[in-house]
Amino acid sequence: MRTQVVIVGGGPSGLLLSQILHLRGIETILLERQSEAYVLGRIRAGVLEQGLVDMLRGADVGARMDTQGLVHHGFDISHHGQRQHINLSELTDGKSVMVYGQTEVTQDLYDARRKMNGVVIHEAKNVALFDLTTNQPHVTYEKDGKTHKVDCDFVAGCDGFHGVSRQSIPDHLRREYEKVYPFGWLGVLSETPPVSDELIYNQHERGFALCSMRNKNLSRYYIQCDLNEDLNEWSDDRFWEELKKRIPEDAAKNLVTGPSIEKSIAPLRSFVSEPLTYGRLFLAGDAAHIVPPTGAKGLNLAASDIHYLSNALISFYNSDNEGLLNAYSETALKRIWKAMRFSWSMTMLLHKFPENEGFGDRMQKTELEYLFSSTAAQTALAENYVGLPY
Ligand code: FAS
Ligand code: PHB
Repeated sequence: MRTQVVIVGGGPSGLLLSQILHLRGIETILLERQSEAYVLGRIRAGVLEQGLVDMLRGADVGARMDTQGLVHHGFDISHHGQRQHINLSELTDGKSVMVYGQTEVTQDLYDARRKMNGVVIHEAKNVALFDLTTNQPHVTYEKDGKTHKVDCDFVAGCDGFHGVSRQSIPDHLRREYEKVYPFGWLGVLSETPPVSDELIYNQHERGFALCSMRNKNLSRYYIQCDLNEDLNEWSDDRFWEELKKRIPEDAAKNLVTGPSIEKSIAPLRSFVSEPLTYGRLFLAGDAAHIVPPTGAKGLNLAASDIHYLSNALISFYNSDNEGLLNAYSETALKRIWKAMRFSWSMTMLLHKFPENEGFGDRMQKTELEYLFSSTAAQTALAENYVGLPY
């Protein structure tokens, strides 16, 4: 087989790239190691920046989002019995975010690929990348007991943190930056009305909690938990009781509880691998970086990578110009590090750090009190939350 771009990974990064390139007449083959059902079964992000919303609309994938998504113009932060509304639209000349689950985005992308007869191969096992430093790389994969070979011009590594693409860059050429946080997020999805019209981020002495949603009858909640927590020790009742202790009193009174339809623990880390390119291999999304979900940046950062990479590939095929491809890593990393900073700062501000006893706790409280009192500080937070320019 031969194609122009092989895309490894069928999450939002890979699917969005394949959709955008297909619309511009560039051939791709997408290789996903899991089944479609498995990919769609993962519950992940919930907040889309305007940049991603615009990209989905531009790729003919925005229709269901525009009817079912919730436009949010702000969110609340609570700490020590105080609660502050961050008015995103007022602070950023009218910008907002779209609350629409990553699962729905991925479903819409899969539907669009099917409609365009995009080549998406599921259960493609043992993907391996070859001759990346030549102008004729190729990829092999196994399916139905056979090994298949795909010759191509470029490989897009969109295969997430545990994928094969980043590992295909020789160790001595890679520089990795990592911070692992000493806690995780225990998340619950429930078919209950959200506790509030907008998200509430809660800093509490018992630990962080987040009240989010997917729609008017599907709520998403998280509480900070120890990394070694056993999910079997967390009944729904125990989760709801702990959540009520960490959110504002009036919210706790209004909280509608119900059976969890998904419950999971996600570890938190900040991670960047540089550079994003190796010969004809280009990394995008979680294959290149991971952010703690506190700033709602993971999926949105994958989107800006795909914005830069798709533009670069289109420029190459349309005008034989390699300039944007050569600049991809440096261009994308500039925005990656800014989102890394924001996600790290929100995580440090809102979580309970055991080593913070005393001075650290006072600094966190003072930081939040300053934020609540300063339009300048809220503006800085708001412009990062809605998404810095591409
Ligand atoms: P993904 O990991 O989504 O997709 C990579 C795909 O590649 C997967 O389908 C995988 O099966 C496939 N793959 C891997 N190795 C392969 C191989 N060798 N061959 C072929 N295919 C291979 N972000 C937020 O903004 N908010 C959140 O609340 C949030 N919560 C999260 C919770 C969890 C548990 C995780 C893991 C992430 C969360 N994220 C969140 C971040 C998440 O949304 C990612 O940023 C987003 O999925 C990135 O998309 P991709 O880059 O496509 O990577
Ligand atoms: C979610 O709804 O899953 C969500 C929203 C905002 C975040 C993190 C997760 O910052």
